[in-house]
Amino acid sequence: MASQAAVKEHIKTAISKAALQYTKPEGKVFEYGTAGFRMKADLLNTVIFAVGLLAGLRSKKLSGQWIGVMITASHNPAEDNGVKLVDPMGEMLEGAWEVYATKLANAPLESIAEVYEQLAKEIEVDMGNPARVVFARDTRASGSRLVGVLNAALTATEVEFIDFKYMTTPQLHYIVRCKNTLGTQYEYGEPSEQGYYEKLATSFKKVMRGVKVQGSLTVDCANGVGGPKLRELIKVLDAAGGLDIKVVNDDVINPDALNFNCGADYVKTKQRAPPSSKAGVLDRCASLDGDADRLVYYFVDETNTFRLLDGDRIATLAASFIGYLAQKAGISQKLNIGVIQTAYANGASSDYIKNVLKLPTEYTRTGVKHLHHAALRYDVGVYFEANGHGTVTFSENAMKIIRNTEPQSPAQKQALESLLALTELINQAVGDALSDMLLVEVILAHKGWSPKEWLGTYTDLPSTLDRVVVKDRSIFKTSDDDTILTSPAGLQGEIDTFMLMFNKGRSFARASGTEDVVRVYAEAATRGEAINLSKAVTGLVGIAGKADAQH
Ligand code: 16G
Ligand code: MG
Repeated sequence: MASQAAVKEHIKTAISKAALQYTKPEGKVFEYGTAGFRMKADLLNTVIFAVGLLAGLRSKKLSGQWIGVMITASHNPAEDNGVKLVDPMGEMLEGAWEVYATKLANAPLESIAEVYEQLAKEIEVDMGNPARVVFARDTRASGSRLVGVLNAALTATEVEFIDFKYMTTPQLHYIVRCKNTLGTQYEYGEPSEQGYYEKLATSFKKVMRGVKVQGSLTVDCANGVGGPKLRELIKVLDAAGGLDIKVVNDDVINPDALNFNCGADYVKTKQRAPPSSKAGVLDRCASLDGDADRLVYYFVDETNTFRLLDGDRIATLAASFIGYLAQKAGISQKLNIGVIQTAYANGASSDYIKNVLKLPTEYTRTGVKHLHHAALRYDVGVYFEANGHGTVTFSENAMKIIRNTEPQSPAQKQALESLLALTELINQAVGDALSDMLLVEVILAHKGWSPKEWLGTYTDLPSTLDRVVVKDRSIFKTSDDDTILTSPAGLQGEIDTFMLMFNKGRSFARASGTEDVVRVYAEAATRGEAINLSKAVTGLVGIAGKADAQH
């Protein structure tokens, strides 16, 4: 393999020449984490260059399949930016390659061509293979400069590429999957933005047959790329029977407006509606994040209290509806449906899934890719993080059963058709706020529910989320599902003792993957108990981390 992994001299020269246009920020160590690379946009040139090189290698390694590069910093402030790679089926980059990304991003510019060649050899990439890359970006001002850098890396390495300009993150994931399945039995859709809208609108219309959405939905678009894209979707939806959507916070002209006092992250972490919200009592509202891969719903109840319907609520709603349709379709015995959550899921939601929906539920480590992989082990894997990231996956077996079951009654036929349409409506490549929003609207319409009935399915346990600044967060190591601290030694035992002191007390601490802090989650039967449990655990973490706990 070694000879095929040799990089042609003229390409090495082109890489070196292109790289020297940029300057590496001094003393900065980069790491490809759960959200790819993310930081202040002015530090990103050389990182994007490295990602461009790696995207080409990844495509060559996978025999020329299309790889995606998304330039976005999601819910971060406007001055940040970031980049993530998308694998051929529209999934997150394979774990082992995160290490290669980190390696290339930290390579000195003078020797980056050599590091690139070494890597090609190490991974045994056949350099004779074609390389194909699609990319897109969100609406951040720094995006056009970073696209220029990406372009330079792809051009130097003679990669074929398509620039999809502005897109939501899930739209790019969709394009990647479409591109790689085109002409196969797994064809996912038309690889274009229009194809994306049409797929959603057509399946939406099918599932909505015979039911009607009550009232309107106000969607806060975080002043990000989701705004203009939602407007495009509405145009196509209108032709398909429509949905009364009011688009708010869709200012993509003022660069500072992005994620400022609005968006899914604001609503979830502050537990309140954006200050600009004019929604009335019981009005259905939703918020997207800056790249439209997170969704939360909310409303104001009759006592003027803000009520959040987060990722846990979307998971339970989706699981209950799919379970109901499977039963109506007479296939529930054949389909194994599971719900994947993280330890941040409210305990009441997990109890509801187990005891009322009677479905298996499990926790994975935080981060979409962990949930996604666990979901693939079920015929129907419903996965959501509490923060609103998530989707539903359907296995090949599930698709076969849904497609091939002979209906014995009109009701069964309709249930099977609705299930099939749901598999098209749901973006199975990755959590997608626009697709998830249509899913929620469909389900509420079928159930005839206002957000109040949705909220009424169970009562959340009061919970808290705190951050503790420690000297070195890497000493805080957890079990596979984040619930148990395996290091520092003895700390978990102390946390357990406190948990037992509170009714329904549950708490865990884990090092953040995106910030230099340890996060502490606590829940209990009453708000007071949750707060006291959190105080106890943040205190313990603070002592173990030899720093003061900060709220
Ligand atoms: C990233 C993850 C998100 C996770 C969050 C946790 C993806 C696309 N995003 O944003 O799923 O909830 O990190 O952040 O995987 P933390 O490690 O700082 O708590
Ligand atoms: Mg996001």
